[in-house]
Amino acid sequence: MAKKRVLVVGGDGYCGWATALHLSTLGYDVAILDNLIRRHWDATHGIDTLTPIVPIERRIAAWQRKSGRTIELFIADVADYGALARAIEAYAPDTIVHFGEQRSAPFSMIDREHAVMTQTVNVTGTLNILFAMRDLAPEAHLVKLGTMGEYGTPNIDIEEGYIEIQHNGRRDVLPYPKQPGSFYHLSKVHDSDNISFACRIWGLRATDLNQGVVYGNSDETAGDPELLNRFDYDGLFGTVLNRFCVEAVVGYPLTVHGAGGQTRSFIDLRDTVACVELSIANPPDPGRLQVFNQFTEQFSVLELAERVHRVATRRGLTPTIEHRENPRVEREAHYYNAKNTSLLALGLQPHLLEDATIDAMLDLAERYRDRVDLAQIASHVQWAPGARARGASNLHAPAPIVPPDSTNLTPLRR
Ligand code: NAD
Ligand code: USQ
Repeated sequence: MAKKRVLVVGGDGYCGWATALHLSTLGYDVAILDNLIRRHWDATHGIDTLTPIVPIERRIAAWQRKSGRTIELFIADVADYGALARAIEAYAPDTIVHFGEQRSAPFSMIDREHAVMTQTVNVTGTLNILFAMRDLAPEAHLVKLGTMGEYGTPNIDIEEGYIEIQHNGRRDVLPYPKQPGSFYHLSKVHDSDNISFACRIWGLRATDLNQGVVYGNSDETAGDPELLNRFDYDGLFGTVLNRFCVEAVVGYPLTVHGAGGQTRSFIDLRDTVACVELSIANPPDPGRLQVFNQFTEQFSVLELAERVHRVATRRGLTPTIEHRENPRVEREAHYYNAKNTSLLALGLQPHLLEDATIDAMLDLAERYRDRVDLAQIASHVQWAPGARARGASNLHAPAPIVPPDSTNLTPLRR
């Protein structure tokens, strides 16, 4: 492999830290750019990761001692163009992997300020990276973390980024329709459109990774307390499977939102880091945005709760499953079938969700159970307060598609 320089934006976070170490292990030159805002948000919202994580400088020093490899660090906000441009000029990356966004759907739904902040910071950060690439690194490859939630839950199969459409006797391959479920997920849709446009007009190259919900931990961050990754279980940032494992260990009911038939795409963090490396190693041609769906399996929320319940019970725990009123406005029963063949074709060897994986997550939760603050677990953020009373329960089933009455359609004439 030719030596490649990778700038990992958001490299102090859950996916970013694991990816930075994985790429470093594989021989890439790695730099991290992060403004540490996630640690600040945790502090200001009174939440904390299950696992104690040390400051980024100590993490990097520990990695250098252990592996003999250096990781450069830029403390900078991608939304600050000057700081970003200085880092890109100084480091001259071949690839920019962009994880550095506000990534919580509930956080973005707290109120107007959090929605505006999420979209402003996320969209501005990605736009700044695109302009910096145009002016300072036009040959670089942007690997951008998007989300499967951009697609929503359509009543047809989900393709990888694009769909062939036949309309009035003509065909085209067009971006797949997006129906995101939060202001956070919407920020990713806006990013995708901006990246696509920048590729078209400036000849940049980019890969948009529509990633499913991530769970678990990666190999490089295990075993050394100073390399430990974050593991969120709280009601704002905790993702569903990580939450269920912590809940099972502390005797908190597994918090299934509503009926639990919501189906989502999932991926083990070990596969996240592998997918990012595969994307770096397989850039598209200049002018092209390639889109990969980055997940390995799909589960309903209730299925996941039942899996955790079974494995936890086998360990002698006594978990219960509780259907809670859903704080979100989302379908709780729907069709869901998403494609994910591109990364498999590039060589991804998935770690599927085995009982052993859940056991390892329960081990982690048991090791740090003294750090669990029960008050952080509840999901307080309501998508639409009072929504159920106003009829949001219609969202349980997709609305039937009624074909238009062709007799009422006026033909369009030029
Ligand atoms: P995280 O919150 O753990 O990490 C994000 C990191 O980015 C943090 O270290 C934060 O300080 C940094 N950051 C945020 N805004 C920044 C800014 N303006 N400038 C510089 N740094 C900034 O999140 P994560 O779980 O690691 O997610 C990383 C990316 O992957 C996000 O873009 C997220 O949308 C995407 N993603 C995550 C998941 C998941 O389940 N965790 C699933 C799909 C997609
Ligand atoms: N859910 C529960 N109980 C819980 C927590 C969540 O039933 O205690 C349900 C939610 O209602 C939702 C599903 O589980 O239906 C997933 O919720 P989540 O919080 O695990 O994931 P989500 O909000 O979609 O966001 C996470 C990451 C985000 C990423 C996204 C990928 O925080 O950064 O983009 O997963 S995806 O879901 O594919 O869009």
